[in-house]
Amino acid sequence: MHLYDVRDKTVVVVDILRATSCMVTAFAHGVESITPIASLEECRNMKTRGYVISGERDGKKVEGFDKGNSPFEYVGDQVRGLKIAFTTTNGTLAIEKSKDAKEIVIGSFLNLTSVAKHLLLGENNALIVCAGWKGRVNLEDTLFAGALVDKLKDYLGPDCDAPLAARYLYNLAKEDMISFLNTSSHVLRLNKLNIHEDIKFCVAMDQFKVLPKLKNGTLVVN
Ligand code: 3SL
Repeated sequence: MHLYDVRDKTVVVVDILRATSCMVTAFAHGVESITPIASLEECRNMKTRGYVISGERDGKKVEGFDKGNSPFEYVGDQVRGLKIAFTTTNGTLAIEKSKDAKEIVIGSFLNLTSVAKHLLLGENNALIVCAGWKGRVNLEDTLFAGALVDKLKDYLGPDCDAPLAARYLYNLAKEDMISFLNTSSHVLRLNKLNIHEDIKFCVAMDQFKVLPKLKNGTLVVN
C-alpha cells in the first residue's frame, strides 16, 4: 500500500475468506451498520455501547464475542437492524490501512457486479486492496481482483502487471473456483476448522446487490 496514494481513489477492500463476504452478507440481511475495528480490546469495549461484538483471531470466534466470522452467522431475520463492531485478522486491518482513501467500498464475489457498476459509474481511479494473510499474498483475494478487472477490462490503465496477472489467474480458475483454491494457504487453514460450507458460500457469484461504503469510520449501505 505504501506505493499508492489513495487520497484520490476509490479503494475496494476485499477479504474473500471471510471478512468482506460476511460484511456483504450481513448488509444483505438488513444489518444497520458495521464498525470495523483493528484491536480486540477496542472491539470488546463496544459491547457497553450497545454494539454486537463480532470477529475472529486465527479464524476462530473470539472468546466472549457474540459472533465469529462465518457468513452463516449473518443471515436471517435475527441480524436485521443490528449495529455490529467487527474485528478480524486481516479484513478490518485492510480497511484501517485504506483510511485515507477518497472512498472505501467493500467487495466480495457475492456483490461483484455491484462493485463493478459503482466503479464504472464513478469518476475515481480504483485500487483493489487484497487483505491477504498477515501481509502476504493469497489466491482467493487475487481471484476476486481478477474477476473485477475482467469486468472493467475496457477501462484499464494499470501502471504495473498485477491487474493483468490477477485477470489471467481468474480466467484459469473461473470454471471451478473451489477446486482451484483447494491447495491454497487459507483454504488449508480453514479446512482444519471444518469450514467447507463457508468456503463454498464465499465464492458464489453475485448473490447480493448491496455495496457497503465507509462513512465516518462505519460501514453502511445507504
Ligand atoms: O483475516 C480475516 O479478516 C478473516 O477473514 C480470516 S478468517 O477467514 O476468519 O480466518
